[in-house]
Amino acid sequence: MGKSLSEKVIAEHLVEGRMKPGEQIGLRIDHTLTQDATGTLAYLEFEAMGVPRVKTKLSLSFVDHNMLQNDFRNADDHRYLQGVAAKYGIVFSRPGNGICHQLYLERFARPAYTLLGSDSHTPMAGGMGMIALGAGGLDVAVAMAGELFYLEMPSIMGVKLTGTLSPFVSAKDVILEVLRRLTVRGGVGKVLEYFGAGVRTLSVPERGTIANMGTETGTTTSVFPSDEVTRAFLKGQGREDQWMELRADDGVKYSEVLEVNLKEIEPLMALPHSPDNVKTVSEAEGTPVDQVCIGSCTNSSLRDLKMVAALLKDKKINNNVSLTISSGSRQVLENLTASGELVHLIRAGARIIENACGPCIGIGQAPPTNGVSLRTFNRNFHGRSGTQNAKVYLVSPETAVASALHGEITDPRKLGKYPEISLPEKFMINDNMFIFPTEKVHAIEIVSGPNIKPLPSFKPIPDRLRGAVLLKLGDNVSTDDILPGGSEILSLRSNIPEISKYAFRYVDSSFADRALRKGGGFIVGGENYGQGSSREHAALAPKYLGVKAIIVKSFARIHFANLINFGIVPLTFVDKQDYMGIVQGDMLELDAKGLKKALRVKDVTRNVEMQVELDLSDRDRDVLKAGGKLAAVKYHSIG
Ligand code: MIC
Ligand code: SF4
Repeated sequence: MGKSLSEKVIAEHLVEGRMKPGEQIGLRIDHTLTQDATGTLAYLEFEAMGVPRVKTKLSLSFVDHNMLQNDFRNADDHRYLQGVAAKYGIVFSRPGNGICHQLYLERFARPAYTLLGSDSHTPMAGGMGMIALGAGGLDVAVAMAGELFYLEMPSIMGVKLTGTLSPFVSAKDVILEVLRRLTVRGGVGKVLEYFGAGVRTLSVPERGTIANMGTETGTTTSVFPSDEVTRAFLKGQGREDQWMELRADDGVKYSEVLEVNLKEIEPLMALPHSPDNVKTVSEAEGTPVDQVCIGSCTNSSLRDLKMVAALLKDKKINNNVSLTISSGSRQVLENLTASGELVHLIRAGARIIENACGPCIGIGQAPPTNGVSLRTFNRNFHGRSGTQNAKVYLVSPETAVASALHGEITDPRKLGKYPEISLPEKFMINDNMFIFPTEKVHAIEIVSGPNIKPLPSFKPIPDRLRGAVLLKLGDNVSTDDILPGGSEILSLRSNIPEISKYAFRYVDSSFADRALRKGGGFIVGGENYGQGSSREHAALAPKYLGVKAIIVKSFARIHFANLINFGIVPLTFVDKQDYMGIVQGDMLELDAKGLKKALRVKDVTRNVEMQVELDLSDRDRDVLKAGGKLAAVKYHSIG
């Protein structure tokens, strides 16, 4: 039987375990990436390990999230990150260079390599035929120290692309169609491996868009073959020597196959407040629009902004719409400037903002009260835009432009002539904003500002956990619900005591006080708890407030790993009906002795017992017993 592309790359990097879906495997990691919002913690953790220099082939540190410098805090973080990079042999991408995933795809991604990144959209590099995985910062720090990355072997789901996209339909619509079918949970435990004749009709940036937003299905990662299209892109980036062909064997048997005929897809959008709430654009046509934001790691490539420029050429946006455009990288901006296309954006009325995540993570550009905002981004979780009652729709760049011009949700097929877009054979390349490390490291002093606080340390898990249910939640709780973004909160990413005060801020503003007052306790939730971001703060903040265990119907992968890494016991109901019986405020008692797979929780208030499961590998069980990975890693002295 033939092998899938994913299995080939995984097999090449497999050091421990068997490639049997559901079993834990240990992979060698070639490249790592971090971004500033998760990076400061990751590097504090890395420093705590006492390793003199990173042991990967390449490690990169990007600054793209916390770009507002309202006071000293973010600037201090940037300076700290730059010092760490120089000292430990990490490539540093300076603030203003662009978004980590876009930059990585342009300048560093290479077929058949593995990448581990402290950002959930790291899988974007799967557009280049890599196994690229998102993880918490501590797991990335451990990989930088040369250790393996452990994960559950996913099953490999084939996504067969046939046909060709129609005019005004683009990669964003493809991934929205996949989300429509799979939902935000349908990819859990799987790799989405794209194959079929439709693949070669998509450029590398388009593949990147699809792999990027695959994250929203809960998938472990997404991957595309490396073919002649990949080769041409690498050649354009002056990196043809890094190309190799990579595809699944003929006769491969995927665990399941999703067939998507590109020809049949029409312009789609995700309605508020979930990326899988997908409808056709024509269904929502006519809704007045206040804001349109084009950018984010999903849709800010040169392909996308060339399309936007062509569609905006000689036009003017509607007077009631604020249009922001942020390119994914300095390279994109430079190419657009040199070709003269940037002028079309400016003349049409776009507000050109910095090459960064920006509005995607609530750093500026919050919509007005009850506003409708169309965004080419990947997440529209409640409140993420910074305006709690705003309605955010996720759309393609084509739909974004059509709606910005008309002032209401508009099917882009109404725009008339479809412009032919092609990528340059040779991109203008400028690596000036990367600082490459040198060998001389001893003289480097790392400067930490007053907002960069030491990591709290946690004790081993006691045999008996007792406490109240501090919060009972429903399905698909996102890490944005647990620990929101936005400029006020993001600037506290290096300060756990302070950021903890914001845990569940917009779900229940009294949570942090209550948790502290009650000496901690339990959280109860539904399916897919912790979907979304890789931020460790969503585990660290509850831990800091005394949360001992979280009992849910199911967890999202990265958050589950983060809970173990920071010593919160992640439990699932054996009988999902038991969820119904628990009421917020109930007193629970867990006999946690040995942290065995089968455990019992007693609801003391109601005098009922429930079976719960702690489904962990032996390695993770030891980590949890020690009170988290940092404690466990220290025992095993890496170096
Ligand atoms: C996101 O898109 O939610 C983020 C901000 O990029 C996060 C990382 C973070 O919270 O710093 C992610 O996706 O992992
Ligand atoms: Fe940045 Fe948004 Fe991409 Fe996250 S999803 S990396 S915040 S652009």
